[in-house]
This record gives sequence, structure tokens and C-alpha cells, in this order.
Amino acid sequence: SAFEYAPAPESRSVVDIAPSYGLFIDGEFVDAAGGKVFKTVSPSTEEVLSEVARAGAEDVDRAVKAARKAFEKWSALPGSERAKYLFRIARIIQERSRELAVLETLDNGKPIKETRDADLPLVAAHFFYYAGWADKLDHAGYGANPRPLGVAGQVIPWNFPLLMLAWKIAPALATGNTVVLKPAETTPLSALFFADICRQAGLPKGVVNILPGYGDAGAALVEHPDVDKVAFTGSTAVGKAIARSVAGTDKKVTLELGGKGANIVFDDAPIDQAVEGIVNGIFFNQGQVCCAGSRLLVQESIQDELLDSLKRRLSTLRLGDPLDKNTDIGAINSSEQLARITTLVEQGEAEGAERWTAACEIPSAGYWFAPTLFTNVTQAHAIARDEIFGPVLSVLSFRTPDEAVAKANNSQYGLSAGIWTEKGSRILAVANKLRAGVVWANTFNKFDPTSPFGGYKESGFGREGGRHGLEAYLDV
Ligand code: TXE
Repeated sequence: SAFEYAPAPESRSVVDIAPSYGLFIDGEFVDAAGGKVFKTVSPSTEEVLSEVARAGAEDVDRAVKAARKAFEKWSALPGSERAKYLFRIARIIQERSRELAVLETLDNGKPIKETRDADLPLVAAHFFYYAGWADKLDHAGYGANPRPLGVAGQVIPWNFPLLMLAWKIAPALATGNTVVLKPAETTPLSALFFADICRQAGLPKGVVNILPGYGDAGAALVEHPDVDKVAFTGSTAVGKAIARSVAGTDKKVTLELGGKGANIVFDDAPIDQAVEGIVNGIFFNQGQVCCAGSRLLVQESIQDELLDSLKRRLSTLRLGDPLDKNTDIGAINSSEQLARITTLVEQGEAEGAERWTAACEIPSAGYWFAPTLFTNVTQAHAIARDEIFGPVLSVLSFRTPDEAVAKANNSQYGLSAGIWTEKGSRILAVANKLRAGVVWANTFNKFDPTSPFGGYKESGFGREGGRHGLEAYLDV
């Protein structure tokens, strides 16, 4: 019929992917010193996209030396000059955002709708925002002479490859630091594309260095004696290892780690709006989001009604080709991540929670997980405590606002939370009691470069974004 679903795929030919890429050191693409390479695959098809040089300790040393050398001149530039480069980078990102969105979708597996409408606009916005700070640091109440720290060693994850790069690189460059960044092993391509953008923008050599590689390269970077500042986003386990390794050095460190966000729905919430917020909270980027609303806390009196609407809504989500503009649920980033999700979901079933899974056709190739929710969940269940980092929602209920707060705070993590209610006074009362770095009210997963972001407890420390994000890169 005329109303039949017709896929509308974005063309993958808009982006040129080279068969191989080098490391980006001192303004040049070069082979790894040991000659090692690795393959990056598209998680939705398992097709090899490219072969990428794999950095080792020797390459880390080369890149840190290049960044150290570049630091002298870069940090001495007037802020207004650094701003020009950052504005130029921001504009090139906008001009090339279609290419970048397709590339990111291919390498990561997330829907093009998200890369096009969320990731890329935010990436450009971060560069514009921090470009605007570069010439104002001397007048922002920091005293006469805020100083950059030096060489920043930055390690990022695979869930928002380009956006995490922007969070790390834009404030570092605006404040006069130079950068060695290691993207995640499953998503190196957009960072390498960004390296090319730095060249296109005429950024001086060595100011940004990109080292694709694995955890060993990340560890070598963090431990390098000539790195002054470490910025990490990733798992809590690796974050703790990094905290241990920099303890006893004079390095500054910020860590942005896992989460188990509570999305709290009160009985006076507009149900349809709350359902959209719940879906956004846990199914955006297949739930591979540190601030995901992975625990739904719903007031008991509306639980049945809310769950009925939620299941109806989940049944309309489209899972499949992430380049299709109508796709809501893309691929899981890697077979390892799929295995982690599967293990935790099996544990949830074994512990007696009740599983409901949206009916959808799973493609034969690639890594997929259908939208899933668990009811009959207690706070003791692993699925209520551990970060699943997948499209899996654990539903718990509460009777009073105090009980909602107690349950929301009953977590080793403290990154995000959401509140759904018509009562403004309740929003303030509840939000102030939540131990979470960000609390959204009647919305979820809203990001803005002007707002600081970061965690309480095992979600890490330090803030990225906004003015606070600058302080992590300055000595005052
Ligand atoms: O993370 P890793 P993984 C959570 C999420 C996920 C789990 C495991 O729960 O299921 O972590 O994911 C680099 N020294 N998050 O294994 O290993 C690594 O190469 C220095 C939440 O992918 O932490 C990659 O670049 N670096 C998180 C980056 O660290 C090391 C996002 C992240 O990988 C290293 C990702 C080492 N010893 C996962 N070992 C969030 N906060 O959003 C690895 N790396």
C-alpha cells in the first residue's frame, strides 16, 4: 500500500573511506613504529571499513614529543589567534557534517538520525562555544594570568566518538594546551577524519595528535611522564586504574565514567511526554550512553498505565540499517559489548526479574539487541545496580517522593537523573536531594556546551563543558 514503510537510506558514498589510515603525529599521517595495524568493522554489517595503524608506546612517545614542542608556540599565541583556528575547525565540521555523520554511523552503528541531528550539531557547537572563550580567559575573573597545563593525554570511548573528541579537544585548545588523543579501538575513523580537518584548518603541526589503538596505547599515554593532564571517558574499572597510575605524579586528571541513571515518573506527569522521555533516556544510541536513564522509577499508582503505553511505544520503534533515516534503533557497537549486554540480561532473568522484549526482526549480520524492559526488579538485582550499556530498562516503583529519592540515590554511580512531574516545587525539592551530576526535569539527554557535565561517586570527577570545563585545563 501507499503507506507501506519505505526505507530511505543515506548514501554511504558521500564519504570517502581510505582502505588504510596512519597515526596522526606532528601534522602527518604515519605508520606505527612497530608496523602494527588493526581492522575497524561496521557493526551493522560486520564489513571491514578500513585498516588502521595501531599505536604502541613508541608512538605515544613520538606524539607527546610533538605536542610538547608545539606547546611552546601554541600557548604563546594570543587567545584571539587560537580562537580563529577553533572557529575555522567548527565551520569545517559544519560544512562536512554530512560526511562525518555517515562515517560515524558506519563505524559506530548508531542511527543516522542521531549522528545527523544530535552528534554533529553538538560537535560543531562545542568548537564554537570554546572558540568564544579563547580570547576572554584573561577577563573572566581568573586573575591576570591563567596558564595552560601543557600536554593533555586524552582517552575516549566508542559511544560518541566525535562528540567525546570535541568535549576533550575544544577546551584544551582554547586554553592553550596541546593534545594527544586516543580514540577507542572500535571507532577510530571519525577522529582520523578530524585530523584531516585540523590540516584543512591550517592548525600548526603537533597541536593535535591522534593515536588510534587499544588499551595498551591508552595506558602508555596516561603514564607518559611528559603528559601534564589526563582526561578519560570510559569504564569505571579503567578509570580507577588510571586514577591509581597518576596518583603520586603531578598530573591533573578528570574522569568521566559509568552511570545508572534514575528516571523518576510521578503520578501527575503527562504520560505521553514521560513515555517519550523514557524511550529517549534508554534507547537513544541503543542505551550505550553513560548518562542513560537505565532505571525507571515509577509511582505505584500509575505503573500499569505507564507500562502499557511504554510497551505500545516500544513496539513502534524501528530496528535496522542505521543509514536508513527512519531507523530508531541501530547496531550495538561491538560483539564484545553485545556479549556484555547479553550476560547481564541473562543474569536478570536468572535472578527472577520479568523480561519483556519488543518484537522486531533482527538482521542476520551485525550486532543487535532488541529493546528490552524488566519488571519485578528489586534493588538487589544486578540489572538494577550494574551499568548494562545497552537498550535494557529496569523498572522499579515507589510510593512517596522520599522513597523515590532514596531509591534513585541507592547506586554506586551518580551521573544523571530525570524527574517527570507537573509540580515545579517538587522538581526543585527532589532535584536538590539527588546525588547526580545532571538532573533533567520533564526532558532527558539534553546536552548543551554551556553546561558542565560530570559525575558524583563512581561516575568520576571533574566537569566537562561550560566554564567549569575550562578550569580542568588551566592553572590559575
Ligand atoms: O571500556 P574501556 P569498554 C562502560 C560500559 C561498557 C564498559 C566496557 O559499561 O559496557 O564500560 O566498555 C581505553 N588505560 N563504558 O571495554 O575499556 C580503550 O582503548 C588507558 C562507559 O569499551 O574503558 C578506549 O579508548 N586506556 C563509558 C577507552 O579506554 C584504556 C563509555 C574506553 O574503553 C585502558 C565506554 C587502560 N588500561 C564504556 N584500557 C562512558 N562513561 O560513557 C582501555 N582503555
